[in-house]
Amino acid sequence: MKDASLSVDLAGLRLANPSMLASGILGYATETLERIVECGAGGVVTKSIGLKPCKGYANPTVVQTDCGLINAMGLPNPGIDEFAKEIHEAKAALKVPLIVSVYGFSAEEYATVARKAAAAGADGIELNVSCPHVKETGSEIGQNPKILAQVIRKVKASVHKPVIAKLSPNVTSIADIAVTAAHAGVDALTIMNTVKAMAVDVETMMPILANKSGGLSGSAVKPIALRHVYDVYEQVRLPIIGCGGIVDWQDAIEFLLAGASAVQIGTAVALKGPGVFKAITCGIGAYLRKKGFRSVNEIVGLSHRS
Ligand code: RRO
Repeated sequence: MKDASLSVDLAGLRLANPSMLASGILGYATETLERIVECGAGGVVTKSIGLKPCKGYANPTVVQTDCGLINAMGLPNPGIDEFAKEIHEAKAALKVPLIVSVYGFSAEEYATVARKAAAAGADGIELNVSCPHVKETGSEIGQNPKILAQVIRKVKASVHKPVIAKLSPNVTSIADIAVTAAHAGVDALTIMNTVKAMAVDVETMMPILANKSGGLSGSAVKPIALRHVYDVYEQVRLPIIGCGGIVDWQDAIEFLLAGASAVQIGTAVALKGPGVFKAITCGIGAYLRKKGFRSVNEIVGLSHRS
C-alpha cells in the first residue's frame, strides 16, 4: 500500500508532517532550529518574544519532577528589535513554517510585536496569552474574554499571517475561552500551555523555584491536555494544535483522534533529545498504513464518532 500523506494544513501553513517544536524549548537561535528541522519537525515555534528585552527570573528556573518539568523562566528574551535579525536568518535557513511566539502587556503591544515579527519573516504568529506565572500578561490576558478578544482583533488587523492563540489550562472552561478566541477571528488554537504547579525542598523547607511557583509540562499533563483538545474540538471549528506531554507516536495519535490537526513537542525534546520528531513521525506513518488510512487528516477528531 502507498505511504499515507503526513502533510497537514494549519490555517494556510503547510506542514510536511504534524510534529512541531513547542515554544520555550531551544527556540532562540537559527542553528538549533535548523537542527530540530533536520531531526524531522514539520514546523517550529520560537520562545515567546516581547517588545522590550527581558532577563527573566533568577535561578533556579526549572525543576525536574517524577512526571515532567516545572518551569518559571519569566519570559527571558532579547526583545523583538534584536530578535528580528534571528527571525530573518531563520526564515532564510528553514524549509518549514517558522512561527514566532509573541507576548505583550496590552493589545497594542501584542500587535506591535506581531507586526515586527511578520515583517522580519515569520510565517505565522502564536499569541502567548497563557504564561502561568508572569503578571499582567499571559494567563491574565487569556483568562479575560474581553481583553483576549481585543488582543486577537488588534493583532489580526496588524498582520496578514495566520494567528494562533495558545490557551491556558488554568481557567474554568478552556472551551469557552476558545469560543471567544474564535469569534474574535483567530485562525488556530494551541491547546495548551503549562499547568500551575510547584515543588518544595524538604531540606531547605523552601519552594525550589526562585519564583516559588511555575508551570508543569511533560507526561503528567498529557491526559489534561487531551481532554481540553477533545472539549475544544466539540465547540470550535478551527485547527487545533495539541500540546502537553507528548512523548511518543501513540501520544500524538491520541491527540489527532481527539481533534488536533498537529502536535507540539517541548518537554520530550528537552528530556529525550530532538530524535523524538523522527520517531513520532515514523510511528504516525506506520499507524496510518496499518489502519488503512491515506492521510493524517482522515483521523483528526475520529474519536468523536458516537
Ligand atoms: O517563560 C516562562 O516562564 C514560561 C512561559 Br513564557 C510560558 O508560556 N509557559 C511557561 O510554562 N513558562
